[in-house]
Amino acid sequence: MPPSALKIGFVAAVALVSAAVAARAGAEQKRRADVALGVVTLTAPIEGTVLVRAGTFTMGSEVAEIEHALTLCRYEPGRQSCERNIDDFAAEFPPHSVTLTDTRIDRAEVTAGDYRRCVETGPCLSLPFASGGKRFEQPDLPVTMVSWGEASTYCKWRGGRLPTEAEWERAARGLTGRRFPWGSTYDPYLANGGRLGLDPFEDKDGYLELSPVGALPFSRTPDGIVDLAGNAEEWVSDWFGAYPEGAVTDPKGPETGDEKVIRGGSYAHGRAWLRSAARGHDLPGSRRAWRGFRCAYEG
Ligand SMILES: [Ca+2]
Ligand SMILES: [Ca+2]
Repeated sequence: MPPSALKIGFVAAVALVSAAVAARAGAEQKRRADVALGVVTLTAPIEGTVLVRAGTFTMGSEVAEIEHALTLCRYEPGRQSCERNIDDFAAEFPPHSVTLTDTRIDRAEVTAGDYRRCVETGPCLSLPFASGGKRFEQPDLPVTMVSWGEASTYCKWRGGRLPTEAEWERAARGLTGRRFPWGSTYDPYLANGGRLGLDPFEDKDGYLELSPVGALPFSRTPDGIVDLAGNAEEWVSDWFGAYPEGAVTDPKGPETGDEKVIRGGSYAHGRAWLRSAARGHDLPGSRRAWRGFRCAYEG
């Protein structure tokens, strides 16, 4: 390696370590502030599932919330393209009442190590990491480069299924309509997000790309589900389509469609896409180095 490349590599490594230290310092500062307020934080284990209790919540967004999403988008370096994304934000309308029965959902994203065990047992196909995600083939990272069908096969092998879009949103928003899994305000130190711009990577959270699942514990919901916002964005079971106008129970989305819904944003997505109501969509056969999934199970 020429000396100049070595120097650049060293400077980049120092920058990454500095960012990781800053993220940890931010987390420690928050913990101390919580302690000063008399709040004791118990850290849940990241394996296993979490019961998402039956209940009724409002899925989707009012116009004011969609305008807020645009405002968040305009904080980004690529703000000039925010108006082009308005159709995706508008797909959160109309807000509608959804009643769900008990469901269990994975606390964390499925890891590459979890997926590997399914390949070794038989039902799952090997993933083409070499075609763009080789550096992500590590057991503690979320599995990526996975199609919707392969994600579904994995969840069946585990005795579950992909969560519905409504179950995913209920897990992230709770019954009180949180804007982000942790609350109402965006904080770049809490979840592994990115930014909107020519360079979509953001290291304030300590990670330019994927982080090990659960590495950012303050990204969690009050009931301990981690990385719903950011890290790998997540396939859900529904076809993408317009929301219903009225109240529904255990909705499963349109009967058919062209694209499947994706939720939560990733390490390469800006803050507006990390919102719990934000909707993404892509062809079911597509594979991305920033997309994974988690599974759900009957309650
Ligand atoms: Ca990041
Ligand atoms: Ca995620």
